[in-house]
Amino acid sequence: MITWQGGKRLLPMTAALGLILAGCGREDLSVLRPQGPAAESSFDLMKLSITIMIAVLLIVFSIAAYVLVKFRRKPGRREIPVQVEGNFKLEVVWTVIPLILVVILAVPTVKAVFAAGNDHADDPDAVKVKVTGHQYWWEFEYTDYGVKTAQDLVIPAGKDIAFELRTADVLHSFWVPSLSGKIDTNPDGTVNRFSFSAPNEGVYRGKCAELCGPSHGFMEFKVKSVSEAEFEQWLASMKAPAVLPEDPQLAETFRSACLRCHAVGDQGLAVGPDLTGFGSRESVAGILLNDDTGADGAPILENIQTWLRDPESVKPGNTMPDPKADLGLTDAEIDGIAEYLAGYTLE
Ligand code: HEC
Ligand SMILES: [Cu+2]
Repeated sequence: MITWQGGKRLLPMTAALGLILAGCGREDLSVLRPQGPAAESSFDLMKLSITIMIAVLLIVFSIAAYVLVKFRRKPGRREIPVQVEGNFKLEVVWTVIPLILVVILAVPTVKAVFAAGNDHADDPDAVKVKVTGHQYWWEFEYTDYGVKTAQDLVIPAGKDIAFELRTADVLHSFWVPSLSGKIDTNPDGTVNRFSFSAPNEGVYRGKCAELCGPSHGFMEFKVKSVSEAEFEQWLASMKAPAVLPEDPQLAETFRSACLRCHAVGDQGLAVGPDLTGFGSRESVAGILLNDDTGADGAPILENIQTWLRDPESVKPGNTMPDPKADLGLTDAEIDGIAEYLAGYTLE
């Protein structure tokens, strides 16, 4: 029995649990708020199984409670009641009912699993995206358009996106909870395919869902669902010629220190995330907010500066060299590049 003392101890625990669970409800990162057909079909299955479970629970517990009360030992009765064993009718009932319940669960589940298997790889209307997981960032390549980007997956609302997923290093898992289930990127070279769509325009958060190293928890990305016209516009501006820092000296520093790993437009290499149109991104390195413009109309540089001054402090174990310690940049050069990157926006 729970005494008042015990109850008092349970109270803060229950409160803490409530608070912790409340944190699971983030609007843009929840399977309980599906925003697309793939996530809706999983959510429907969850609702179906939970409904069945609650019904079973209520019925079984009601019967148990009824039996406990009805057949409890009455005052004054001392003899052992008649011992009954085996009842054919009851045995049939509690074998057949669970079987029916399993069938009710299995049919829609199998249907949903097969539907989820449609990867739209050969669908000419689908937008093909090659996803590569890296410790600790995501690369997105639009193979039909010759465009590459990182961290922000821009997609046209309502269209099926045909994904082809790989990893550059270890096992990762690509997961946008409000849009679909997870899919692994396998280190053995296998290519995984799947598909989802986002009918509503908006920004959805994605996560790496497979422990991949010290900065696994920071391996976030965004899915930006935009109108068809905005998508076309985005593709066009991603293909526009590279914009480099205006100051020729700073441009030279950027070229020699940064473009051997990063690409902007048609320049540089794609060892690290493509930085084309960086100012229009939702985030810096996937995890820091890419702040918008401040009250004075100038971009807020704080988070880009934080990253460039010490990438290791933001994402421990990431492979970008420290601009100051390893690449020899001065604080002024770092600030100049931060300003340039923040101002490098897309149409
Ligand atoms: C040796 C290759 C390398 C060099 C050189 C390098 N970087 Fe990086 N950079 C990376 C990698 C890898 C990441 C991804 C780190 C992560 O998120 O795990 C990255 C991430 C970034 C990001 C965040 C990207 C995003 O998608 O949000 C910015 C901004 C950036 N680098 C700027 C620079 C600048 C500016 C320089 C030159 C001073 C530079 N980098 C030099 C490899 C490099
Ligand atoms: Cu990961």
